[in-house]
Amino acid sequence: MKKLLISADTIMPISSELLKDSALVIVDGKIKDIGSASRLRNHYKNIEELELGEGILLPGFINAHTHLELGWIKNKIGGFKGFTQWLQQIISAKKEAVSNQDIEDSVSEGIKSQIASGVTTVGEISSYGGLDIPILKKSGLRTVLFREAVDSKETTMDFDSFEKSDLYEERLFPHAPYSCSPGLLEKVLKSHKKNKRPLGIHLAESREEINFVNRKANSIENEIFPLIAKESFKRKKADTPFGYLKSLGFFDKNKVTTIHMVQVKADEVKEIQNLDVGIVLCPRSNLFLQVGLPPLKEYAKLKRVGLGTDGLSSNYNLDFFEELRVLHLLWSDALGKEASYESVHAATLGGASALFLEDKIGSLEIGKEADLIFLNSKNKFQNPYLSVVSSTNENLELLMVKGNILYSKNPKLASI
Ligand code: MCF
Ligand code: FE
Repeated sequence: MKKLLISADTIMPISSELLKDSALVIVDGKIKDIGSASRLRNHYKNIEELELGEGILLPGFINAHTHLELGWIKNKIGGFKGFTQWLQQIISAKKEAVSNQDIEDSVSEGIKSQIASGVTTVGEISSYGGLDIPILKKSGLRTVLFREAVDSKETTMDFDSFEKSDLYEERLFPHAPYSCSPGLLEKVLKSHKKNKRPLGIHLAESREEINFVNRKANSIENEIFPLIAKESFKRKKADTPFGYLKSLGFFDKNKVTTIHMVQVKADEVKEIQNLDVGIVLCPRSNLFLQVGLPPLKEYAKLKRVGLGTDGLSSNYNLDFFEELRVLHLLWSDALGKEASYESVHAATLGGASALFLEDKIGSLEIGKEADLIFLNSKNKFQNPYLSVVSSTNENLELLMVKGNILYSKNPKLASI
């Protein structure tokens, strides 16, 4: 049995108040105990101790939505005006030959940037037949692998086998309401009911998506469909993208992680809460793609709200600290001093909840997995949550997934 006591001057469990001069005990990759350092030292004798000293020990960040496999696309994107032009460029780039090596290198580079910015779990969208899977499995990161479904893949896609192990699990990810016809969505729902795997989907991202579900003239149907020789499909008419999926029974006792949720009306938020829908905010991607911003003030009240960088297809970089900082700035106006806690919550327990993994990860509590990071005190504010949101790669000293050290500034720790 592998046992370790880790002490730090500040522990930030997220699910409860800050702890001073405390420690936690890890046994076989799980948190066995947490509390006063002297009590734990007394109780657990002859156990190896890692004394981290001044700084903050907190749960590892959860990048709940990314496309690591699309790193290579970054230099294929030119100037664009609005979402549809961007989508055209992405589709054209994906049509061109890209080597498996380029995709694999993107995933490897992406993993490095995740670990360097404090991420212990990634929600990866996978659209290249699983080229990213072996690299992610080898990385030691915890991974939720969303297999992307679009109409053109309907006949070849496997809706029924889902791999799951300690650090890795697969789910289905119908890409979006405009790329998945109701027939495909129905197959996905059937699989969900049978296999009990939560789902993910890009939802309510652009104004064009609203026109699409309104069945009004829209550039997705007029400009994107011809580009991929796609026939338009019959669909229900709805006011909003969320209303559209709801009318298809998408949220009937299902676990669904929705990505973006920008084009959502304030009065839909209560219903989203009642239906227990997960939301992943990708603020920098939204700004990059010029789609506006979600109703952030309303979302602050919800439990299942996480944070994602999206891919290099719609962001400058995959640095999670930067994403967190932007969320904090955007929330500051509406939430004032609560913004720092809410942002760190979204980066950790909120992300775990948005992915329906809150029983396992996202906070430092007895019984949860030992996925954690330590930030040094070189960036100290009086409010420790503000220290976290304003930290950078430079402040990260240690990163651990299931008790295994994936990154450490101190070479001595590599032997633990
Ligand atoms: O989240 C962003 C914006 N919304 C939609 N799609 C993507 C995003 N980043 C990458 N994508 C990919 C998507 O996974 O773009 C392709 C898909 O493979 C569009 S073609 C259906
Ligand atoms: Fe995305």
